Amino acid sequence: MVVLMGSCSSEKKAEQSSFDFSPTVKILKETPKTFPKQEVPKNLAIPDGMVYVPGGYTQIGTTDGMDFEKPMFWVEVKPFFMDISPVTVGQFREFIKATNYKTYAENFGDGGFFDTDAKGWTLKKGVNWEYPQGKDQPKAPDNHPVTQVSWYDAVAYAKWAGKRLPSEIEWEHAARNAKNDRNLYPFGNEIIKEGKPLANTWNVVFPDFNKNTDGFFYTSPVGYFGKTPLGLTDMTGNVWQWCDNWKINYADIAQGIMPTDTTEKVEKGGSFLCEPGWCHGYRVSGRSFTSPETSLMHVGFRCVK
Ligand SMILES: [Ca+2]
Repeated sequence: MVVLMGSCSSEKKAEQSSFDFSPTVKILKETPKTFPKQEVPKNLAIPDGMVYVPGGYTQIGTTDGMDFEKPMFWVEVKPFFMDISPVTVGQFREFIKATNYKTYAENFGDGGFFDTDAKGWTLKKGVNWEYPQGKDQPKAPDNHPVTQVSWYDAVAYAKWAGKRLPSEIEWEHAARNAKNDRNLYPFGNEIIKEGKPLANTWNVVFPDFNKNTDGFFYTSPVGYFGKTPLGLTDMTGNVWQWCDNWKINYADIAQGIMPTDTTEKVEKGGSFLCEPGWCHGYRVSGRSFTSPETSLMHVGFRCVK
């Protein structure tokens, strides 16, 4: 639960909301006065495959992105653990084997497929987490991020794994290296270093053509493009990642108004379909919104605890 901070005046009662945002997040109405150094606890037991994300203050959003990335607002975040990488096809298979779970795409019989010839989205029959582009295309490799999973599927996996989905605020706090880095990406402001791409994105003009200079037309193996300073992979491009929370209007949040929209969930991270001239969605402040029952070929997830 989040408590919205008031003006800190004893006469003025703090505004509160029961909107279930995230257990580690507090939204602030004012700029923090001090920024205490975050120490990593000694002898901390970090779960396998996860990274310790220190707590701290982060300013969510940006001044120069999409309208829905503005205005910026401050949050205080408590420490948490985050999966190093998005959940892979191989990991998702273990979940399916253990639970016999049927995904939304399997129950619907189709999922969202981006047709590069028609340059648009279509519902394609037979797509699922194993065959994200359909049964007429190759199976997804086990070391790629799982896609064609709805938000509900992601939550079911997280529960099975004893974890949960991050809120978009936790995700962005981690992408800003838990110290409010203001770069475009967790690793700096350049997406290409010494001629080498640092992420799997769409290369050049979406949706007209893809020069494929990063080597991957669709998903890439998790971790292929290296780690952020905090030790996370695939925080930039490859697949959008489901977050726990519903779409929120930052202008409302900045004014202490809690959101009531319950039609779309937020995704962070951008994907292999993003390029700067279209959405530049793989910036740290980038966001996307999708109804929770939807499965898409460029959306996966990672967990926190
Ligand atoms: Ca690519």
